Amino acid sequence: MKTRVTELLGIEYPVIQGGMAWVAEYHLAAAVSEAGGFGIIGAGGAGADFVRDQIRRCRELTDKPFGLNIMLMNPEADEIARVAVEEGVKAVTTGAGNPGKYVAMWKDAGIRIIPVVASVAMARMMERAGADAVVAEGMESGGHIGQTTTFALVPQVADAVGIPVIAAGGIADGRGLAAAFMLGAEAVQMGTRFVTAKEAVVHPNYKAKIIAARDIDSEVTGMSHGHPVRQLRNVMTREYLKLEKAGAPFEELEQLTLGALRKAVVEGDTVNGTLMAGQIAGLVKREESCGEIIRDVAEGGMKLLREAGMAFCN
Ligand code: TUI
Repeated sequence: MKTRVTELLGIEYPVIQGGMAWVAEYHLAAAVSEAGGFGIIGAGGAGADFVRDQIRRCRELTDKPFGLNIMLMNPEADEIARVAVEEGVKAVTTGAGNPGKYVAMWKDAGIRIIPVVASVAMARMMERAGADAVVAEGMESGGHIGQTTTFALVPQVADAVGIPVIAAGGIADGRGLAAAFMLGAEAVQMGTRFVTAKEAVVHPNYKAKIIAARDIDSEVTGMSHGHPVRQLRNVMTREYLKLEKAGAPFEELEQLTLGALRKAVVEGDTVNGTLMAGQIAGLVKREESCGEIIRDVAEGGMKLLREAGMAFCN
């Protein structure tokens, strides 16, 4: 399947793996790229040396292109931005901020620049700054989110910019891909479905929680202080939301979440850990290989799109 995004990234299928902090380590990224999608190492809150090592290890596992996600609130974001250049990743995606100050450096290095945006204004700004594509991420997503749904955001971003749009948020199967394409996207980015991938080095307790989740099992914390984060409901989110409702200061709330993502991913603490996941978790039913996931989404989606001139239109 050929779109401007598959051409831009040199990949077979228009399926991109989200650069999830802690979860998107090199085993997962390499497996996704090997399967014909686009794997991404998530720098999250890690240091620059750790990220460099992840990139090198990924390269040992695959000759195919892969990317790096830089979470811009990371205190070492400047150093990590340089690591991307020094190690020569194919593409950089960014989250939770404006990557404008790095664009010239990445362009000079021939790196594809794909900011994750949650609004039309940000998408326009990124196109003007020189981005090659944008990920339009709806609030159905897990982790740090904006305010607009994928269904509303993707067509508005697609109308506002000329560069290709990648849809994210609430997509986990071929139906999601087909719908995203109808809204104007030329690829999809998925996070939640890849958390349960066989190759994802994620504690089995976390994978089991996603597999057991229903449509209504995620909760958004941190709305009151401007850092909304979607995750599965547990003891920690209940406590957090109780304190947040009572007007607890940001610092007190922060204490609850400090190191909590690591607790979930590495230690399997599903009680006090942050189980970031999107609203589509209810659709994720089993652990599968990245190859199975990518073929299901891409081939399932293409079949639907081919058959789209069907029933309703007669
Ligand atoms: O970045 C994400 N998702 C994330 S980052 C993350 S790490 C984290 N851990 C704990 C607490 C907080 C973060 C977990 N999930 N998605 C991409 C994304 N970017 N969503 C929304 C945005 C965004 C928001 C505001 C992008 C730009 C923006 O504008 C900032 C500006 O400077 O105008």
